Amino acid sequence: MFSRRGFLGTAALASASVVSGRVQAASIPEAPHMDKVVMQPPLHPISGPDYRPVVTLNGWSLPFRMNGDWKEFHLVAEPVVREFAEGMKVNLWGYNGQSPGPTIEAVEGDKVRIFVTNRLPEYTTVHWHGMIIPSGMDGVGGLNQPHIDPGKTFVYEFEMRKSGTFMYHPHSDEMVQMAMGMMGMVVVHPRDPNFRPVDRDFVFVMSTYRVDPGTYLPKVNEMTDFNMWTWNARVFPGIDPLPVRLGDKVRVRIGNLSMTNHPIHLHGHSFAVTCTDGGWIPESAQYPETTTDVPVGAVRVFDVLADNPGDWAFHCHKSHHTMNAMGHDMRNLIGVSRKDLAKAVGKLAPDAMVMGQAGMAMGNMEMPAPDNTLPMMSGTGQFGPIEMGGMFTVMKIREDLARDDYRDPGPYQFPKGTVAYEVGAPDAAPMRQPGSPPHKMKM
Ligand SMILES: [Cu+2]
Repeated sequence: MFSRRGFLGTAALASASVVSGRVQAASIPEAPHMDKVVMQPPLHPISGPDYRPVVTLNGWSLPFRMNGDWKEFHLVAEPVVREFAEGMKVNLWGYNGQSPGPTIEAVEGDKVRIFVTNRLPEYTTVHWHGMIIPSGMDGVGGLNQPHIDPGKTFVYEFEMRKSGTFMYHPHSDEMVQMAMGMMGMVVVHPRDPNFRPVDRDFVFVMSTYRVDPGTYLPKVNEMTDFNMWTWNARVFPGIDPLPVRLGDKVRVRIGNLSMTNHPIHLHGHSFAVTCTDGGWIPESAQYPETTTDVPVGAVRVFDVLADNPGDWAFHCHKSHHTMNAMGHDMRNLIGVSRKDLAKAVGKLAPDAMVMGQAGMAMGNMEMPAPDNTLPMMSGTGQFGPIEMGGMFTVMKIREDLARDDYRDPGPYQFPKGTVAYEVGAPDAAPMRQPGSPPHKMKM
């Protein structure tokens, strides 16, 4: 056992001294580690006040221990390997074995002590985005505290003054560390379990990366031209579905730590945004939506009654954000004569393949891909290719799910006669090409 002063250093001790009711930290709690990329079952609290826990898409919640009346967590900042989807692994920085880091769950009024150990090759800090805490705990390196040097452990102590959904990320070499995937979510449950309760509660954070095909590291100085659009550092078809029981009240908490906004759209339902990182929205100010824009550096939480069974697409509505790495700089060749173009291209590049003149549906096309990248569009459903990537997954609403069952229930069994179908009709005339207008224009 060592003294608090010994491992904190005097500067951090001074900045922490405003926290009242602080007790001596007897020892640093163990740092749990996760290496699985599928959603872990909800972590029901075994001590402290009770709450209905969240589940994190392709992630987990960080276990804690009680020390007196303090809830203690241990985050370890470290290099990790993250699989974006099968076939592509990326070297990122994260926490406790994963990027993003584990979700931290607590209850309004809890006193928390979060140990942060730095196993990165450079210094770091942790900022608690949206949380109302003392200035010396806010985690802006240089402004609120000294940076945490490699090998060192700092401790953050504060009271969870309000419930809601927040984020954590470094405020230390921020451009690099956030581009490398250092982020996670914080969920503070209301002290009153009857305040807006739900049956299922999902959380994830959005981040974007530029990882060129065949490489394993994000380009950290990229500002606009990203090619991997992720939810919890996963892309379709690697993002977990959201299994939901018919009739459940469902909450989805979405953080955005990428560098652009994402209009998030759910099919088959309307929902209301009920909470932001600023707090709960009064019921009188809520309105129905099917898409909600999640701005940069913000959280949007929506509540939805899952009263329409089926497989419902859930995705960012920017169509380039539902694509993966390849093919972003392809020219639009719709309507261009393939024969003439192939002749011209053939002179320059004998092996080239001219594509795109009838759209870019790639579902039935197989092209060899370079190592460690993902096709622009992929995924297969029960009726054929889904042709999506990036920020896309499926909310699967079923009648027969058990309360805490978050396993993928498989494809929806459509009731007979409820699927769009082909009818007998004369073959349509071939599509006209531009250059042969349907009518002579009268001037
Ligand atoms: Cu988007």
